[in-house]
Amino acid sequence: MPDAAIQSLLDGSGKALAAAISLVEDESSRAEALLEAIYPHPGSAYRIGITGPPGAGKSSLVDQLITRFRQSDRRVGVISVDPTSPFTGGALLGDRLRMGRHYRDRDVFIRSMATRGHSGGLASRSQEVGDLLDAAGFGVLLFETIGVGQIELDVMEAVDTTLVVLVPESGDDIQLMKAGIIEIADVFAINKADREGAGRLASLLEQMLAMKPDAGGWQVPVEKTSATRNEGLDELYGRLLEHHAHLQESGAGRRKQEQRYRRRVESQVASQVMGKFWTPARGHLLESRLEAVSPYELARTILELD
Ligand SMILES: Nc1nc2c(ncn2[C@@H]2O[C@H](COP(=O)(O)OP(=O)(O)O)[C@@H](O)[C@H]2O)c(=O)[nH]1
Ligand SMILES: [Mg+2]
Repeated sequence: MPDAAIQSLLDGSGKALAAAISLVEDESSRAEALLEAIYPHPGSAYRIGITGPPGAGKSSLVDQLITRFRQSDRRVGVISVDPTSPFTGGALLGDRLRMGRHYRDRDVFIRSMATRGHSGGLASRSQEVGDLLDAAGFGVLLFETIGVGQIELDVMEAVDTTLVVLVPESGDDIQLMKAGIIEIADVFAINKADREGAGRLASLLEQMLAMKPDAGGWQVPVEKTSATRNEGLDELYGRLLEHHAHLQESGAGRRKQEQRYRRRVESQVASQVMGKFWTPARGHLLESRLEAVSPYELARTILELD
């Protein structure tokens, strides 16, 4: 990207931003230079991850949260990471409906990303898209992702606050709890609280949270919401702001940032080293000896090849 284009990205041009995101999504070789050029300019946006089962109402909550952040004059970027979606670039049809009223707002940027290839790549690309939005002056970034194991965890490592969205029926689904949801959540929303059972699930979660070891002085709140009826949303919004303040005051936010930085350096190093290591000769050896010898022996042979 030429300097002029980078400058218009930093000045907040939507066109420049869309072009920059496409470079990153396509894993273009020019993307790295671009990301490097904008690196000294992040405004340290507040990054919130919203995760939970499909249909829990994440997009509907995001829509409500955007409204509140806009009321306090924050510019909002939304990155929806859906590994099951075949679509990419632009928004999913459903989300267009759910967040429709914000599409014409210049100070709201909504983007969907789908998987292409492996999950780790998706997580790091969504972080990089976050960096672009940050550089373009979006002070709040909402990452929506469905709760499906590794991808979700990768994306959640890239945020300041993790909001886990459940529905009243999730109580039966003990699997969810086992999947480490108690560990990753900073805030819980029990959405669709207009339906039966929200109170029961809230008590269950609160019991489980009471057994959780102290997480640096933050008491994980459980809020009952109804996104469609616009109930409990001011409370939920308030909890997010409180968690943000807690991160800043306790120094935990700074530590998260350092950890994120370290992991990104590690992943850069790993991808460079691997890129250099897999010469055509080594690749050929792998393919030609597949299953002829034990994987351990083949690995040794490949490592010893020079
Ligand atoms: N009854 C009820 N329905 C809701 C609520 N929030 C969202 N929905 C509906 O649930 C469906 C899925 O919502 P969506 O936001 O797309 O869920 P996502 O897959 O988690 O992003 C939509 O039909 C919404 O209108 C709520 O609080 N109560
Ligand atoms: Mg959604």
